Amino acid sequence: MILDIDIIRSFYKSLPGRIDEIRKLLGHPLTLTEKILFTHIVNRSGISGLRRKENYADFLPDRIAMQDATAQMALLQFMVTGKEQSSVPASVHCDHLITGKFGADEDLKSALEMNREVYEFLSSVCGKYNIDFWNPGAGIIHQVVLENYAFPGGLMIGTDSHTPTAGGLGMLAPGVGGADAVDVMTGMGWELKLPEIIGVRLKGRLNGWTSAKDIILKLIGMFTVKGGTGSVIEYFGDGAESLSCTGKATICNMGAETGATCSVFGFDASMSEYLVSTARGEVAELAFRNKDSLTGDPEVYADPEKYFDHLYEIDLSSLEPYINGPFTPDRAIPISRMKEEVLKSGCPLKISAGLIGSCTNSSYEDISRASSVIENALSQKLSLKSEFIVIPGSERIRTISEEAGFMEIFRKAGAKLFANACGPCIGQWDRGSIDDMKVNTIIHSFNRNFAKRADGNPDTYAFVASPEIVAALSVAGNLLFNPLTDLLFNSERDIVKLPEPSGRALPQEGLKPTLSGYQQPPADRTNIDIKISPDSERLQLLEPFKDYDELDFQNMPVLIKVKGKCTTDHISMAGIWLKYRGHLENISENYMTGAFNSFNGKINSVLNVLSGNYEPVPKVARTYRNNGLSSVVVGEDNFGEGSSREHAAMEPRFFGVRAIIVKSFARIHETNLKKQGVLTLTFINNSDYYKIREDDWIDINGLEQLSPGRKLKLTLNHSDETVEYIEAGHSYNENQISWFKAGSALNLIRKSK
Ligand code: MIC
Ligand code: SF4
Repeated sequence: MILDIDIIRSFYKSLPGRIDEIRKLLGHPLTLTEKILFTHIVNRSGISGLRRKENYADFLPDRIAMQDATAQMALLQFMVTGKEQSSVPASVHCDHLITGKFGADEDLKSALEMNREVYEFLSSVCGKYNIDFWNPGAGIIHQVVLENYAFPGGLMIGTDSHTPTAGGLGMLAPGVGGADAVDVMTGMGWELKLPEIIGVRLKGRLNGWTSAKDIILKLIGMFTVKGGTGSVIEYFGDGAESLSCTGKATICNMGAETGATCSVFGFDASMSEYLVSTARGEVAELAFRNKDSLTGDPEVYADPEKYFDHLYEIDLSSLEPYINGPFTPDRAIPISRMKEEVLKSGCPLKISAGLIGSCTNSSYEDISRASSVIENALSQKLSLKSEFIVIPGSERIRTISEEAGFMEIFRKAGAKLFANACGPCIGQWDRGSIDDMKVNTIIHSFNRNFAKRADGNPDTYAFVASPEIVAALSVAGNLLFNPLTDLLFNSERDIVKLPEPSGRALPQEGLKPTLSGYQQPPADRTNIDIKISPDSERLQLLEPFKDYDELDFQNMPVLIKVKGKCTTDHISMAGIWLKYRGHLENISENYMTGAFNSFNGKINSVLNVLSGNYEPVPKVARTYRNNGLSSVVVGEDNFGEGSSREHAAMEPRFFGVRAIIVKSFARIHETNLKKQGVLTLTFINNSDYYKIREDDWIDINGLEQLSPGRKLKLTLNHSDETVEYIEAGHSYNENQISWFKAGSALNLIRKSK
């Protein structure tokens, strides 16, 4: 069975005609990004008036994907709209709530037990609203989407920031917050500011120890964690065509780490092979017949400076493996420079654990190359010096890797095999023996390495590398080991060198057409009952937020002025808190508990201006709210980078934080805040950040006249009775202002029902 085949057939049927129309309207050759965006725009006739990075437009995605940790809140919001079913095909994937500890079978069993209530809720909501449901164990959302739903030329949104993985199969697939998904499920368009398009030409061919992962690790170093903000990254060139489809997916997955809206590759033979291998031969054929519509026009790639807003080039032939970290994925270190760079970071050189897999790097190619490293090590009488954990991205990958003997090699070397789920990538890692606070170093092939991310320990230094490099370094047990040049002593005290890894993009016999864990919505959905117990700790029905009142923006204390990096992991931590993703009140108890207070340099300790004491952030937030006070949060650059989780935006709203003023926002988080009715402001002068004092009372005036492009004045009432005025900008358009005035975007949908 090919999922969505009817939609895909009709999509391709009308594609060439639509692209000709767009080319005529714009009057120039088209990038692939333009082709995909404009074939999905609501108002096609208006496209010639749209300016990149300036104008918003509405789009109609072909599909929506949600994972369990974000789907709970998205679906709770959807339920409030009173619609009968999702207007657009959608799926939910149970992958985030499985803790890795003993190994796949046992861990899955205890997850089923622990999360029964949430899984039952999700499965019944999916049944009721006609949404595909993927059971725990089926795999990680982005791998399952790649294997079953993604198709070249399509547009998809997903409530997870790594949704762009589908760009490896030629799909434009931005990550969004749950409220955006709710809009689309209710039949509205999906709003996006027209992105810039960054062209990346790949030339040459990968060789030796280098893999697709290294392309993106290098690129994140070049772009930094905010360099891609507001842009789509479009790859092209002979180097792009030489990569496997899953290699391309790894690159698109981690494009999220540059802040990019998404990334995409044009259709080519590697995508065809992947489609055939995943039993979607008909899609491959249809795409092949439409191949000109599924890549940028030849004139664009012949003269890219003219059509892309920015252009970069990477030569794959001379690229070396990269290791990025610690604590941020954009600290990119070519392996030849590790020795000097790492010594500066002061982290332990001994690697306590190496982990491979996740939604980023668990393709057949990844697993086969990593297992070749381990196999070569074993045959040279070397052994693993670090704990080694393998996390397959899907049941399909797990089965084929088992059949190909890769898993046996890992087991023989003493590795642990975890369930097909996010696990340690999102803090669902029970390390047991490791003392909580112990300073240690880990290396993994995931995409993020923010502090505390994998195991909740702030003293775990995490580095990101390709699966083959992770495998080699886990054999050496040492961060300074460079398998390209260094030798190792084996158990017989002989000096040996690890040979280069080898592997295949896809198994000869294909990836097996299994839909294990898939649950189609029933034909008769009328009698499905959705139960939420009022005493539940995990699920809570949502109460609408109250609508706009000018008085709420007067006399606001500063809840926290955050210093430095503030990712969504700092705002609303994952790990143990994932269990409250369906319960706004309970999860709000983690609000900002990972962020640094700029006034005392401490985590989770802020001044309560009412009591004069330093207290945990959620406690102070609750006190302000209970005393009828709104409050303000202040931050620095790229505020809210990282994940799409809208809890990071709902929690402040729940606590009465009415405005967040920062130097700059990350895209998804800014939209999430706007949707929940929190006022998102940016300093006109970044140095005004320093004017805000710990015990200030802030007023924001003139909100009645809030309009696009119009600055706002803030009054800072200092405790020494002096007053300062600062200016703030915003990026609201008319439509978004109406969300703000309604109290939240959802309130507006409810009202228009
Ligand atoms: C992540 O990688 O941080 C997550 C967990 O997948 C998030 C979504 C979430 O917080 O649920 C993401 O990347 O969007
Ligand atoms: Fe899951 Fe990690 Fe991928 Fe997020 S990045 S979807 S947590 S595997």
